[in-house]
Amino acid sequence: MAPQTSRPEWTPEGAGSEFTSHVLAGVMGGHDGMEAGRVMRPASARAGLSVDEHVAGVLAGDRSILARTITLVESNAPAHMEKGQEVLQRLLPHSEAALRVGITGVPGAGKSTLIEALGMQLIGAGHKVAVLAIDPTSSLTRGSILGDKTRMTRLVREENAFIRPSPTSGMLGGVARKTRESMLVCAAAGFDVVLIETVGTGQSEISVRSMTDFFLLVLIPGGGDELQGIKKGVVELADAIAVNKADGPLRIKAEAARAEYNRALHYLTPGTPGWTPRAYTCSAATGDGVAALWQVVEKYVTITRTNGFFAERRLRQNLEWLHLLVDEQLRTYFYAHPAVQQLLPHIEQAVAAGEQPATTAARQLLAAATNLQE
Ligand SMILES: Nc1nc2c(ncn2[C@@H]2O[C@H](COP(=O)(O)OP(=O)(O)O)[C@@H](O)[C@H]2O)c(=O)[nH]1
Ligand SMILES: [Mg+2]
Repeated sequence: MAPQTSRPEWTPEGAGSEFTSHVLAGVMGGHDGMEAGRVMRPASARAGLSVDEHVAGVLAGDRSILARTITLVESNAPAHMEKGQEVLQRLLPHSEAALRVGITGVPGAGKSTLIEALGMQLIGAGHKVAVLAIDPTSSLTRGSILGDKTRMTRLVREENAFIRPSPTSGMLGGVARKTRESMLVCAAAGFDVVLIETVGTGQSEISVRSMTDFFLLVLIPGGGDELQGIKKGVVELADAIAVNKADGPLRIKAEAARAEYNRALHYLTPGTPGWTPRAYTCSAATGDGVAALWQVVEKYVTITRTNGFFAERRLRQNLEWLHLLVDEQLRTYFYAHPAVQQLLPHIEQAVAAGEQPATTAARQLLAAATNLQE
């Protein structure tokens, strides 16, 4: 092909070839047999991994594929959901072995610091530790995610640790479902201990309790005779209480708090048959009492595995999970139904104006969604 030439329109009259551009054939025709106009993208920008690649990568313990699989499973995009569920279903048979531990407590109690200390000890003992978080407020308080990561400076660098902040979406139900699924993906990747940190908001503790084998409540000394901002219901969920910050001047107060919590626990009905929850002191900062705390977890596992409750709880948790998923999908189906979408604004208006009672309004909407005759 002959080179094409062009001259700008402002070329002075009578000027020579110095104003002429030559477009060479090679550039016009592409190269290496490439079709003209076709855009090449790097591999990383392509459509994504196949289901097989996700499954094989996670099972092989590939960290980058693990992270991408969690992102897939967390995604709300309809295109990802089906694929995510398929991957998850294939990973589920491989996710039984991991021990699931929930850690809750008021902000500032030292949960993240404790996870760092505990995580480093566990890794030292040959475990692989995944750390997840449920914080339904995390999209509002981004600081807490940063806070957690900065508390885990050693753990983040460990090959045998995997830390994933809370999925950032508003509804607790959605965040909890995603965390449960991420937990199972981590377990399938060979992490044999999964630690789930959650803030003490009440509802999120119940979610974490319903997906973990052991539930630890972290408190701090100096709360007076009240259980500091922690509802009695949450204490009832705990398999152990750790009174953290038992160091320096707080040490004596921590011992007093431990005795007090032990008295309080005495009056509560234990949530786990064959197991009496107790309070312990520890210092996440110095590491004192952290190994002893893990021994409590191990003892608990031995006892509940022997009396059958460990397996029974997991079965029950699977049933709860089923019901949660059905509830969630019913809700999605309901609000996406064209008849509901059409009716809802009118009915809301009527109820708000006091023209229609909420009871008949709800029945009318449900009838519309299910095509039932009222
Ligand atoms: N003295 C002392 N301070 C601690 C201890 N554990 C955590 N802290 C401090 O308490 C603050 C909150 O800790 P963090 O782990 O972020 O709490 P979280 O909100 O429960 O995760 C930080 O300033 C920590 O350094 C401890 O055992 N002793
Ligand atoms: Mg934290």
